[in-house]
Amino acid sequence: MADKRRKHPTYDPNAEVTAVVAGHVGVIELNRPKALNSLSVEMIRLIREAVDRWADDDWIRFIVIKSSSDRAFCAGGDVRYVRMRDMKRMYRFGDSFFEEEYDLNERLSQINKPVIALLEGIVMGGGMGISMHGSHRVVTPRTLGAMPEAAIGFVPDVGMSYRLTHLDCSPAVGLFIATTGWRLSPADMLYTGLATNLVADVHAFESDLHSGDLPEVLRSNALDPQELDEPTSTLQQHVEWIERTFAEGTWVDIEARIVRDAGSVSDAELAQFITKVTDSLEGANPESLVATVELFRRAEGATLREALDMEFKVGGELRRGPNFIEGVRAVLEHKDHNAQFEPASTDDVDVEKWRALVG
Ligand code: QUE
Repeated sequence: MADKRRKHPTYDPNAEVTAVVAGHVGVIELNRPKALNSLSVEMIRLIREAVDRWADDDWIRFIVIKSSSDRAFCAGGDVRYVRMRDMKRMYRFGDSFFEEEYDLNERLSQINKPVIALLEGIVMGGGMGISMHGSHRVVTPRTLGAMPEAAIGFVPDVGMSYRLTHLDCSPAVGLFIATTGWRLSPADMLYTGLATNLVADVHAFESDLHSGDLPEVLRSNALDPQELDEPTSTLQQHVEWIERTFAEGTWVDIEARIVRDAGSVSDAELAQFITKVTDSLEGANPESLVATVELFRRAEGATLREALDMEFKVGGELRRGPNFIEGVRAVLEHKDHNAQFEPASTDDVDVEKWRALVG
């Protein structure tokens, strides 16, 4: 058995990632449910091996990426493990972890056949990175997306600085998502184009995939967005305010507009939305917010590869300061959500430092 595993690591049903061919479909299944499929370096390597094997194999018509659990597609990268090494100043581990992860994100953007992510449940950070660069992002009424890195003292990465500045709607909406860590509903994901399709049930959709042709299977499984509990996207509802507030300037400029409007808008619905925005920013690392804006302004005119390289630089710098260690401690280790970031105010963050890093 041990020998067999060594020879066919991807066929082990207990493996954290399984990769199997079913008919003409290559299926990659994330299987680390207790950690909400947060990606270990081993998982990244197993996904990469399967993608490389199938990318130019004419037998394989499309590649499916899915989860073994309905709770989460993938909650992110295994940042707890990265933090452990960073705390001992063993930065090489995290550096090569992110390098391999970002290379996989780029590789997924270059596949000349459909790459279909089945996004049931939670999709955050690294989960976005292995789905959003493919051709099809299929959501359900239970999908919950987010880029919550500011809360752990990091920045939106995995190529999302590129994706979120190249949305169907404006880059301001992408920057809004990246800084607030906004909980994206299925309607929000369809509105932004982060999702390409809505289905009632990923399991029914997947089993149909093995028989019919893709356009027909997408059509026959499509769920009308009007059937959602919240059929209208909150982001779409408030897109004018988001654009007025996030389209220009540094984080300090944006924050000043939010604070001003929080105390002055007369529209009750907008006032309620701005309160939610303020709440979402509550636990964020000021340094992360400043760095995210500089990163995103630059990513707007960059390629995916250039954006990934900038994320690597900014992320690497954040990991070498105190705030990433403190953020992961507060959110994922102790779960007290009471991170003590320094500086504690965005006014005291050196914007030039972060601008120079991406410049
Ligand atoms: C920001 C993040 C992550 C996060 C929460 C954030 C992240 C990540 C996880 C996560 C969640 C559940 C787990 C786990 C990790 O949460 O990257 O192991 O069981 O992996 O606010 O970037």
